[in-house]
Amino acid sequence: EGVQPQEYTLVKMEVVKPFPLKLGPLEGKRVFLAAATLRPETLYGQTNAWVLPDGKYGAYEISETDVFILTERAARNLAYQNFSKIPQKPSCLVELTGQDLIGLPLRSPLGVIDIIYTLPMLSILTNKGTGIVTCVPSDSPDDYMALHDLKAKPALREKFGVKDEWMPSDIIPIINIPEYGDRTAEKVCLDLKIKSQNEKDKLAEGKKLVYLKGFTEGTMIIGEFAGRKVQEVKPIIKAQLIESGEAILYSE
Ligand code: A2H
Repeated sequence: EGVQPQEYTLVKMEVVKPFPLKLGPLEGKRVFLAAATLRPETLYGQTNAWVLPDGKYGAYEISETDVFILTERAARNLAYQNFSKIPQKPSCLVELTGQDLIGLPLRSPLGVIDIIYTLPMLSILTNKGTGIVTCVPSDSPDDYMALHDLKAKPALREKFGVKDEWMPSDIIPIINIPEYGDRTAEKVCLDLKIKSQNEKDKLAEGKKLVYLKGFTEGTMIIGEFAGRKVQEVKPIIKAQLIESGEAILYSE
């Protein structure tokens, strides 16, 4: 955690009913996996959601009707930011592990895929954001490589019980960047010769690169704002998601 507070968009990805047994106590509530992102404009290209298999999560009451699944740390921060049914205090209905969440079907805002599935990512930090991350393989090198690993390694899929039908059939191109094209993450991973999600230093370099390029030089090629610069429409998309109740702002 840095010195400056970081503001994230928390995207509400609704768990599709019927709930699995573990979520039984949440029957009758609206339950969301809440993902922290710095790039809400990439939701168009979301193919999955990521959780840390060994990570500890909980289902927290945010309001009378809504429950967010995230880390305890994030729930505490949210409670201080007035997002808790009990003022200033997290209220946990069910304790969960990341493994419990793998395979959950979700509906996420803006995405072109109707129902997406939760998958395991091993590089998720539990001391950042909510411990839940959107998977956008077109524009995030981390997401691209983590999917690549799951696709290339049947043993990895088996270890976490990942079914083939939860994996995306394709990358969804959403942003064009001059000299990078519209599958920027794939190009950056090729250019930097990144072989797996474990290459932390190279991925950090790639992540910085696409974050900067995407923001300063990217143009949307999908959705309501196709043809317009990322820089220009990012705040509009963010504001719309918050206005519609599909996301909230969160700082840490
Ligand atoms: B970003 P920063 Cl398309 N552990 O969202 C690991 N990574 C996490 C995380 C956690 N606990 N919480 C959030 N993140 C990811 C989209 C995206 C992101 C794209 C491109 C770049 C990018 C789709 N995943 O991040 O360390 C989330 O991934 C580049 C900066 O706070 C979040 O935004 O700077 C980003 O890392 C937050 O990174």
